[in-house]
Amino acid sequence: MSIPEELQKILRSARDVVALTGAGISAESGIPTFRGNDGLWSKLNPEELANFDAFLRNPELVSEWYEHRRQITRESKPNPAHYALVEMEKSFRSFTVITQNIDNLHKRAGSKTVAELHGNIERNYCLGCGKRYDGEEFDRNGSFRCSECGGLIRPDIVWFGEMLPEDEWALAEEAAQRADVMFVVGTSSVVYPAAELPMTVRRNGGKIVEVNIEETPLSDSADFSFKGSASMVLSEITDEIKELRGFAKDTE
Ligand code: BV8
Ligand code: ZN
Repeated sequence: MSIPEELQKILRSARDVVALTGAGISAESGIPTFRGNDGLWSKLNPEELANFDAFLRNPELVSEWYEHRRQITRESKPNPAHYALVEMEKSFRSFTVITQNIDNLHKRAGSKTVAELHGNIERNYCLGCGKRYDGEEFDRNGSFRCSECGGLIRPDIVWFGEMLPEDEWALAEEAAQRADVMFVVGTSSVVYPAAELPMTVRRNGGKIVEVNIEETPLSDSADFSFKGSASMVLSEITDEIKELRGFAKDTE
């Protein structure tokens, strides 16, 4: 696979770059996507699980599902696609990863600037008193109730119908507004407002490069589209970018 001449020119002069990622970038880490035929939701109906009312109706079921997913993410590791984005960071003046994923893999791979639009499965808090239950020390001793006040503990993630965290959204919007290039990697581009961000890039004169194993609603409007797995495509693009731009970080 090689980068088309027109995209090479853009990447040679680009200064501010963003990557918008979805579940597809973590598929090769063994984390099921949502809408693929092996997707998480092919077996389970999202209405029953990924929303606040479902949680209040059946906190144990929803909490067990997230505990199950937390275990999957802890057993998984970042894959070459995550590491390619860490490498790519070194070639540009600024590089922001905007992720819809809650699996913590971009941070574990070492990406420096990550906007987690939908939260992070390693973070939890008590609905009653706000006490945090984050990371490995979230020892539930079998219950999902707060040790301080007995309130329900929920994952610190964004369910359907919930607002995105303001600071994360602001970071993402600001990065999209000044991006020369946005790589859109492994997302079906159907969930809003995240799916709006490529339009923000285009409106401000930036270019869209889609990396996916299949067509998506974004494909027609992307400036460049690479059909293939995120780890293979991003590793090759990162290597070519290093050649195009030399190894020195663009600091001017
Ligand atoms: C909000 C966290 C409003 C929980 C998630 C009608 C029209 C437009 C919008 C709406 C509408 N009705 C409702 C809405 C709003 C709704 C929405 O967008 N719904 C959609 C489904 C229509 N959005 C919301 O509710 C958002 N909040 O709008 O608030 C508001 C306004 C004012 C006041 C109050 C409220 C909140 C959205 C966040 C929901 N939370 N997740 C959890 O994880 O359990 S969404 C969930 O989907 C995940 O976060 C996931 O990241 C996200 C998107 O999915 P993808 O990441 O794209 O994954 P998917 O499986 O779909 O696709 C994988 C892709 O990878 C595929 O394309 C595949 O081909 C590709 N792939 C696979 N393998 C590879 C690969 N690519 C490369 N390499 C590979 N190896
Ligand atoms: Zn509490």
